Amino acid sequence: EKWEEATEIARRQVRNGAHIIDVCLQSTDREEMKDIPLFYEFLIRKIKAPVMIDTTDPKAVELSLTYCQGKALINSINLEDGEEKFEQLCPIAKAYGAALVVGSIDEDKLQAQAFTRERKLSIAERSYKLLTEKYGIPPEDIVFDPLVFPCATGDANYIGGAVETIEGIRLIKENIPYSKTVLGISNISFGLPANAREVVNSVFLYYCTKAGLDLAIVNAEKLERFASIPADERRLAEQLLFNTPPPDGDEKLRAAPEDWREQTQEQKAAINQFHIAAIAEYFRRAAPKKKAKAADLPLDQRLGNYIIEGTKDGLVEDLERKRQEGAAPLDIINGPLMAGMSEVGRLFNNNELIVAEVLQSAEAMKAAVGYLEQFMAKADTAARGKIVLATVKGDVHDIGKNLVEIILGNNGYNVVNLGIKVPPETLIQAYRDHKPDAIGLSGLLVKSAQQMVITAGDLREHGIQVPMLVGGAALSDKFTRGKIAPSYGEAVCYAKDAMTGLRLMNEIMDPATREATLRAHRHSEAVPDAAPQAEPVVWSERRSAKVRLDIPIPAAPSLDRKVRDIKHLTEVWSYINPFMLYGRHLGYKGNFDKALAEHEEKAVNLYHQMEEIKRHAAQFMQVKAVWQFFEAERDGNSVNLFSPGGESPIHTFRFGRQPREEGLCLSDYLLEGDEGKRDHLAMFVVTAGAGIREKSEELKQRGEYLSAHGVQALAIETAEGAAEWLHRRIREDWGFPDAPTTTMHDRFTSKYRGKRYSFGYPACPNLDDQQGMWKLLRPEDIGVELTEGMMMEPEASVSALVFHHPDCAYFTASEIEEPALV
Ligand code: B12
Repeated sequence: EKWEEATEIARRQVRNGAHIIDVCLQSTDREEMKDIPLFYEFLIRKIKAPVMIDTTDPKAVELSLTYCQGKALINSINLEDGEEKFEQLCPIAKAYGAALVVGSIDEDKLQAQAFTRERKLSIAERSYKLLTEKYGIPPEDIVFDPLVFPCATGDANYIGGAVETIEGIRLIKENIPYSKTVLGISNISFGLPANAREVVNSVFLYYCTKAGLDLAIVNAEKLERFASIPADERRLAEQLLFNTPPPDGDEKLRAAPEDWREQTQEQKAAINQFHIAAIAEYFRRAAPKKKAKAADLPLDQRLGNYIIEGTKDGLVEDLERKRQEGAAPLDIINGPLMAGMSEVGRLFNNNELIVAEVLQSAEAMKAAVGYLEQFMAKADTAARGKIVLATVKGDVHDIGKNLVEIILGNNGYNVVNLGIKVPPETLIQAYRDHKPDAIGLSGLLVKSAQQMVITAGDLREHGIQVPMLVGGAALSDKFTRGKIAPSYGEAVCYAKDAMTGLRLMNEIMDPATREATLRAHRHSEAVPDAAPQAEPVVWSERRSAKVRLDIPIPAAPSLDRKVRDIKHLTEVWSYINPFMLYGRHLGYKGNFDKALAEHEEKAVNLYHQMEEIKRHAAQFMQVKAVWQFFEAERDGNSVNLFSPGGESPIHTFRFGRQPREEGLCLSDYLLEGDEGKRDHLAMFVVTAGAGIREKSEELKQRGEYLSAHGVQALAIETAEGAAEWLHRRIREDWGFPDAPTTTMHDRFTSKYRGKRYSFGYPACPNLDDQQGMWKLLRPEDIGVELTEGMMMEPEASVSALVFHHPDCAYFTASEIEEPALV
């Protein structure tokens, strides 16, 4: 009674692309009704895919249905005993909204299971009429199974069965609208050697799908990809399936008609025998050859391949083989393993590998080095160089810096990671302790880029001269060259991503390229800021006419501060923008949702990896939120906030205005109050970051790099998802819920009433305003603190102001510090 293991099989099938899981618990020596609760309890917790209930007992069908969430399928009914099955199962299917699989079998004692395409269609049409007209089953809930006989058993009665099934599917799809078709594929190849079956099944599936088959019952773990089947194997399978006259058979066979139905009995049988023998013979010979493929590669190439493919299967055995050949551990690392890592870098730069795959390669590298370390003397070091890495003072940005650590660390560099919020003094001390070849600085915000200038100056004052690498979202090559490099007086290289960081490190450590690289990044003179604009900036406090005023003020709900733990993680996750999670953080290129819907391999793999990370994260990730509505009044470019009915403001935010005619300012979005009735705005802070840094660090230490990065990426996008979720809730509370037709994509492109604005973004760039928010909302109560750099700790946190005005738009306001009044 290994229920857990059984559900594991289901989960693996789903991971390999299965969309429905067929469950059969019927067994002659067990009580099905007792087993159903035991098994389904496990199953429904493990998989979300719909279930196909495979049993002949109507009571068992009903009991199973009580466990199924969403739509289930009942497999199956047919007309073998007249309408008996229909009478028993249709009411149950209707009551639970389940779909019904209808086999093409009827009462005809001689033929029973339909063989010809015409009979398959006629049984389907009869069943359809009964189901829709007599039993009230909707056409969309009917799935026809045309059934298929094996084509390679040598039984003369079954020759042509493949063609009839393919054509049967085509006829059903053409003649019966709205319904679906399903077919158990593997029966077709019954009797053939196992490796031949995989190919024949795959080719048969291809033709069925082209004829319109909607659902296939296959072993998702074993299915050979049609596109990867070699042409000669595909031809062997096609000739068998279609019973085509063999071009290399004797003259009599070659002369037979193409269409199996026009062949004589002898021709049919002889052609079938010819193809069965040919395919069986081919795969008998091919079997050992296929297996030998990977093992035949030279050992060094195999070692490199583990890294390139990011797999550990067989890695230790091959490392041991290499050691037995007498290779020193260090030479193995610097030789074949590092060659693999270089290839990974090349493939990444060529857009052939994505971030998630590079992390898996790093995992394999870490496992290899971890194994070899035990055979290395303490003094042996594979290091190509040493770098001290830190996120600058006031900044809590961890995820980007950690990616750099993983990539450099697994490409032979010794990385000393000092963590986040690192002040210059700590860096100076670390330099003295570790004597690194380079210093790496990271930071998320514009303020952090300025902090890098200060830090670089401090390092210079202490005589530090090693090359510096810098990176982070708000940084640019121009700022690096124009501000940080002059402050440091030595080479400072901007890296747009971790792989660029690796290339730069390699160039710096290679004597052949070092000087040229350093020279190219050394700038002793600060680049002056762009020349001031010739035209004076239009500074105005005038409300923009682009914003309407003839809109009634919506009543705000309660003005209390709300502090909440948001427990339903799955719902919050449904508000995560896949473009950000899979695209920006895991590196997927292209439209992820579309690729997933089309079962594109990379997208499916990434999706399952992330689902795994979510399952793990569900145990510790916490989403918290604090929000409040405030009475608000516009005062020029300022917004005054009041306690309910209050006379004088409890806080004032000053915003910038677009420096042009009818330029916008956030204050414009507040409506003029009348008769003591004020407009409102809402404010919130959400976080999903508690404990994430520690979890990620733990995974990183274990060498589980993809998970370590995945957990952090999930947390930051969960914070963003929670902001999206809470904003929707605020709109609801405010009395203008989204239309039922609003999609997540609409939300990601802010197609709803009003907008949310975060300090630090272009409409309100002044991050110091975060302090006002902290005074009013007290986000410390959900564990979010403000650093001296105005960043929120933990990292995965978002703050925002919410306006309700339908004319709200995103825009870039001018900085308010230097108004040129005209
Ligand atoms: C995703 C995102 C978020 C996420 C996560 C942020 C994060 N930690 O990465 C969330 C939703 C949490 C977020 C929140 C905020 N964000 Co934000 N965010 C972004 C966004 C869209 C992408 C950042 C990203 O890709 N991160 C993923 C990491 C992996 O990438 P990375 O840091 O760039 O690191 C890579 C490289 O830069 C490089 N690298 C980094 N460091 C180093 C160091 C070395 C030595 C080397 C070699 C390489 C290297 O390698 C890394 C890996 O390849 C940027 C805009 C943009 N297009 O970049 C805005 C952006 C960074 N955010 C911004 C702002 C304002 C905020 C908030 C302040 C808004 C708010 N009020 O809530 C908060 C601040 C969060 C906090 N804790 O205080 C602004 C910052 C500008 C400013 N004013 O300073 C930006 C630039 C948007 C903008 N155009 O205005 N944000």
